[in-house]
Amino acid sequence: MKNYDSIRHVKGESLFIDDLSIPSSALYCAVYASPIAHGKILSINLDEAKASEGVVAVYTHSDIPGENQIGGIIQDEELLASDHVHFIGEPIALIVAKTQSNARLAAKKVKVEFEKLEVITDPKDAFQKGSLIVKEPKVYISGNVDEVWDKCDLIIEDTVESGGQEHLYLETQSSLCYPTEGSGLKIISSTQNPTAIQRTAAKVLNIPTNQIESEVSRLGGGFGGKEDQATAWACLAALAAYKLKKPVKIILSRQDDMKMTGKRHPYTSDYKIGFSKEGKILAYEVTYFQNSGAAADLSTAILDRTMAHCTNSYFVPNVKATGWCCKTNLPPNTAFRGFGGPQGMFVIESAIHKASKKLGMEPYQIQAVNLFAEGDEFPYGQKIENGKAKECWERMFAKYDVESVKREIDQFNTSNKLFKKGFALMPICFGISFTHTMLNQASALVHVYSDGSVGISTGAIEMGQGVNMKIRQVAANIFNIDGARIKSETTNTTRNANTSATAASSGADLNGNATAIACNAILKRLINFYAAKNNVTDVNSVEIRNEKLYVNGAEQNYNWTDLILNAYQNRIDLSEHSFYATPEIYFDTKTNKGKPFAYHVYGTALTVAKVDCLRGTYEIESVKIIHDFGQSINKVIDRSQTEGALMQGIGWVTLEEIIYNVDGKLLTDNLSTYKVPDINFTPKDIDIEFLENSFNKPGPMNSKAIGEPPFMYGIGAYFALRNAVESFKGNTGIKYEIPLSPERVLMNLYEAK
Ligand code: MTE
Ligand code: LUZ
Ligand code: MOS
Repeated sequence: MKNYDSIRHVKGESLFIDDLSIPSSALYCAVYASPIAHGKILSINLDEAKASEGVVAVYTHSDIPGENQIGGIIQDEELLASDHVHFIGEPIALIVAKTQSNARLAAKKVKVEFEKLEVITDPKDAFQKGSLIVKEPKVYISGNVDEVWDKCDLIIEDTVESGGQEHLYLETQSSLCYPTEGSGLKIISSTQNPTAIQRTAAKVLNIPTNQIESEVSRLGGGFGGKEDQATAWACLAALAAYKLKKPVKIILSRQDDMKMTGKRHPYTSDYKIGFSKEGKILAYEVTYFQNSGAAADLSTAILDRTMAHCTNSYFVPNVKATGWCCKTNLPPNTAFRGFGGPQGMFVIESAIHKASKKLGMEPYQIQAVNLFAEGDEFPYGQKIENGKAKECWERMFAKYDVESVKREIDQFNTSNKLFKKGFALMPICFGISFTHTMLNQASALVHVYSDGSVGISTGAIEMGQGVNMKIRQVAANIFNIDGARIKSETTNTTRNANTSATAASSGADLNGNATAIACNAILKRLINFYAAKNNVTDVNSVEIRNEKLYVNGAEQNYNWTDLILNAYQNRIDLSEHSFYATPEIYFDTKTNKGKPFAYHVYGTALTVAKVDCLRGTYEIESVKIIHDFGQSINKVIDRSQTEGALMQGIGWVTLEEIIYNVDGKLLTDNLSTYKVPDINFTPKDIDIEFLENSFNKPGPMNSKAIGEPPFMYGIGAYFALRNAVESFKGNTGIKYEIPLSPERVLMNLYEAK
């Protein structure tokens, strides 16, 4: 069965927003954004901008017919700033012009006077000044840490830093909005959440939700950056289209996209951890200071996942995790693959690494004795069921003989002065489901047409992760027909309403399960129809195999297209709308206990890094992975998702450094200053093994979600690299800080020498 998306991508036939043909009456937008990170707006002068060539209209907050509010979880973000600005890049005025360059030129002519206010960029600084998104902390408690510190053989405390990350989706934020009959609008946008756009645009324009049709065909990547943050741009295009009754297009330039949109949340985290002399973790206390940026966006949900993943793959009997969403004058930080999980996991891995020196053990020996076992409880109360942490770990050791990898590396390091190697193991455990239980719902609308072809509409957004292909496979598997007959339709709120974002790695799970329900319902009607018509008393004896009808195992001279045409002629409904809500999950947000996840994804990575100690340059030589895919629906997609996520994770911990100056100005606002991993940086040896005999009932066809979990294998590259650096300079206490960039590697190699 062919993956049309990948074929069209390589042929250049896939249509992204900037590829859509538009009427000549279309207008183009540009935004005048705040040049200062915090201030009061004293005056706005639009005269020059309005007089600029090709300008049709310039709008500010006072032109918004409805609510000037786009906050998703907390209502704290204006579409166009009214009296204060809170970050550089915050939209203040919208310029609409005949061409894109007319609009961008005019945007430079807007004049705004500000009174500057204090700028905060650091989360701890924000915390100390009481600048918080939510005044109360989140606190997850299990056991009682205070009762066990006395019983620990080793206690260590430290502070860990992790930096932000730019999504760098290939397609920048973009939207194209058409006025429709009456006061309606059709918004086409590059979003992971078309329903959020529909709802928010309705609120901003003060029209009913049903007046807005929100549509997506595919994204040139999202990675979380379009879960919440596509909304502003779509609403701006909608505002202009609504006011002017003309099609309106907005596309951010790469640099504007980097400057104006939020990124992965940087964290500063303080921890205290206690061990027995055997390396068992007895107590873990951690406080996360999340750099949320200037508005809530998804920060509170992201913090929830940090807390939920605070012990990674390890059972810790006594945990106290506290989290603060700290408000700073940076663009609101947002969802990014892993959604706070990586930030939480890096802290405990750092604690284990630091403790290993004091305990005289290897980090992997500490990791091994603490891995989750069946029945263990997560800090949020869920029990390990069908856990695979130890299985993946043990399979790794069986396959690769980690002890001899260590011996070889030790030998290499003794016989080489200027090159050093290091390795690390990185187990992962990632919960699947939106932590906010309500969001775990999806619908599908399946039509079988009279020629036997099938169209499937769901809320899933295709962003390169192959969700459409997987959904087609689910349908083809149920109908037992050639996948070439099945088409994934665009995602459109008039076909699937009240959809959740395609996020939390659950797109294929939720929409695949909904699709299965619809296909099963249609199949049942078809089989009943056939049985009744042919006087077959036992409907269970009728089945379709490879498009052929079988009764009691005997092939009939009758196939799928005969069946469909016949059913249609006999007035059988060939369409179905279905609904799926993940069963059994719940979460009490007062106690922070429950069963928030349908299941968990597990795996282990073994990473080897090599440092050139003269130059500070380095190479991630190899990454071996044992991963629990459940029963993979599509091994090509799952393998490439694993590789892509791994590389994005390695980029986060080794190369990608976002730097804001003290005035809140982004210094790394283009690809000459912001470095992402490329093909030359990719390990030459990436080996991925699919864990055998894993079956996952909540997943379609027993599969497991794949989008985010492998990102966290990347963390292993940090420790492998760090170990290599340490073996050059001896253990002199390098700060635990992401990214371990080439600059930092070089400084660390020579700092103490
Ligand atoms: N893969 C590609 N090629 N492009 C993307 O934007 N997003 C990732 C992951 N893989 C992404 C991707 C993120 S952040 C998530 S949550 C999942 O895909 C979403 O898709 P799924 O739920 O269908 O796995
Ligand atoms: N988005 C969200 C997510 O709203 N809730 C989540 O739990 C989540 N997890 C991962 C990625 N996106
Ligand atoms: Mo992914 S961060 O859930 O979009």
